[in-house]
Amino acid sequence: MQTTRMTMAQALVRFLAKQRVERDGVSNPLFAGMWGIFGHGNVTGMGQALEEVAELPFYRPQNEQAMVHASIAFAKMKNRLQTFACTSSVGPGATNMITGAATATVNRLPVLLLPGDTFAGRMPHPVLQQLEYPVAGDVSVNDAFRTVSRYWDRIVRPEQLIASLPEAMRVLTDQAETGAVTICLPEDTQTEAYDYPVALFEERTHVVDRPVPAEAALARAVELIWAAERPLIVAGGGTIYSEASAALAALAERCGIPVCETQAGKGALPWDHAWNAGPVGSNGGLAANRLADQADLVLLVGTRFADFTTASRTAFQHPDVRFVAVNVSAADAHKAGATPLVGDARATLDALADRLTAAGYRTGDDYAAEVARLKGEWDEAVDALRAVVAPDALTQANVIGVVNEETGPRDVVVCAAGGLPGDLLKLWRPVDPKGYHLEYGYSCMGYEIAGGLGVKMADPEREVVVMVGDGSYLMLHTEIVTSIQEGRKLIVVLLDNGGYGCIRGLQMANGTPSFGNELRARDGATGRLDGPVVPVDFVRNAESLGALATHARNETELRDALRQARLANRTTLISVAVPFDPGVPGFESWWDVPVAEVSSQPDVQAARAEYVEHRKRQRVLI
Ligand SMILES: Cc1ncc(C[n+]2csc(CCOP(=O)(O)OP(=O)(O)O)c2C)c(N)n1
Ligand SMILES: [Mg+2]
Repeated sequence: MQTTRMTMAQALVRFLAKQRVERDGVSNPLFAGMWGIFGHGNVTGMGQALEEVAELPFYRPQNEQAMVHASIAFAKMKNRLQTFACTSSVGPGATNMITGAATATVNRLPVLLLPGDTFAGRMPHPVLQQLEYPVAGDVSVNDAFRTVSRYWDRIVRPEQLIASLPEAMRVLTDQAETGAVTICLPEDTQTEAYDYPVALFEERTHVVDRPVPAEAALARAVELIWAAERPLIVAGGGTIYSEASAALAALAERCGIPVCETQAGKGALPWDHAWNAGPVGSNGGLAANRLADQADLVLLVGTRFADFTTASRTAFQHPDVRFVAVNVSAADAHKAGATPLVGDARATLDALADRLTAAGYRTGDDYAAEVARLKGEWDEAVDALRAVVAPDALTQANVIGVVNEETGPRDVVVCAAGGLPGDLLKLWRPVDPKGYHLEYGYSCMGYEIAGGLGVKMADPEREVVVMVGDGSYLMLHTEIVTSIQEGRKLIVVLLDNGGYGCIRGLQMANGTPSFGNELRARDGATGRLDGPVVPVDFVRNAESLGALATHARNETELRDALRQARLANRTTLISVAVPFDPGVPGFESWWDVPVAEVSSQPDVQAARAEYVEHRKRQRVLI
């Protein structure tokens, strides 16, 4: 056997550079590069290898969590067919990636994490930043990655790479299993040499097929749909990853089935497609929520069917409602007692459409008329919420409307947490399947700017507009620096409402007075955080990091600022002050957030009574 002698880290870099992914005959490198922050746990191992082997582009972020966010945003934009690897030092550098790992795994987005680990040989232990775990000698902080990774390994001998890497690549490229893959690299093992087989470094292409469910499973689903008078499709993120928009539109049009959308699925159909009934669930709109309420058959496509989509299992009230779930992941396809169709979304929708049209299935004209009427009403409601009424002030809904109007059809809006995701779901009008990028699986504050950078790196031709609350911005905004470093321009629209508006709203709607969510100083008299507003100048903050920045106080200033930002060649932040109350109501829906069962406060007692009432509508779907 022909071998080549190199360190474990050198072998790893070489191997990663040779991996490719292919779908529909199109092939690309699996790894667009490696992000990393060096410390003693990786600089002389992985760092040395990256410099010498030089086969993978290297990117340096400002924060390890952020580099994972950037990687998975990139992967999401690439429909999970390409991602990054991330190297960190031992200890805090490694554990900073855990939140990113969870975000990846919850959202089923691939990323390869390579945390440095303490010495496999243990001679100098305890080393700087080592967790000493008195009851088990083989545990390090990196064991904390296990629960948030789809595959986890620790390489304590250099030859273990040969067995571990194929498994890691399989999981990363498997559309059902993908998520964070973590391979822990003890700092001594990274530097140890081994005679690796040359074959390990040959180019390898991982093919992503489009599996279709068994014929019998399709027949069962067709039979259920055939019996339905009020069917409804719920389009989730898998629809977009599978590039199933045309297949979805064809099924909807040919069979007369309205489509509603989740956060990850929004954009699968353009907002103005005749059969797009808009968003469903807790943050859904009028049309989709009314259709869901009375649907007798729900066809779930590529959705995790989480609580915001099901309105905490109150969205579907037809007494005999049945579910059919198309999903590449069997775990998702079997949720809520659904008839499972385990397969690729596009291929399965094509197969269903063929069989349903061959059988002559189409819903009645009265259903089509009802969908059109509800859609019309919903579109009017959105217009009204977006319309600017005050000449000298803007609501969050107004800002969303103006930003949407000022962006082009291929531009991408990026968001993750706060009150914005719900309002964007209702009010943003995408026309391109990649135009609406929400991380709402983990809804991780701090994803926004790092994620925006990942999106921009995935498709530099598109303008990327990051919409972010002041709270999320303060939690993690330093990838602005990386955007300048990489020459990747972002337009950041910051909604400054003086704190955690959505959580304050949730708190007060459930009977507790405003407490702990506003950005206020401690008051000497009350001893609480209800003193004066803590002044933060977000414009000067962004400028200090190298961005262009401006305030926008009204519609004219916001439009001007957005146009300037489009012309600029550098990341630009636009700060807009908005009231705490975003002014966007819920639409006949609910979200299960538990309220205190016992309290001396009458408002909490009333909220609890209301909560108990709402829970009666919650359905057991098995
Ligand atoms: C990392 C993280 N910590 C806490 C939360 C819980 N949380 C959700 S929204 C939110 C407040 C967000 O504030 P901001 O970004 O200003 O948006 P706003 O609510 O004001 O719209 C908090 C604390 C979260 N989603 N992520
Ligand atoms: Mg806020």
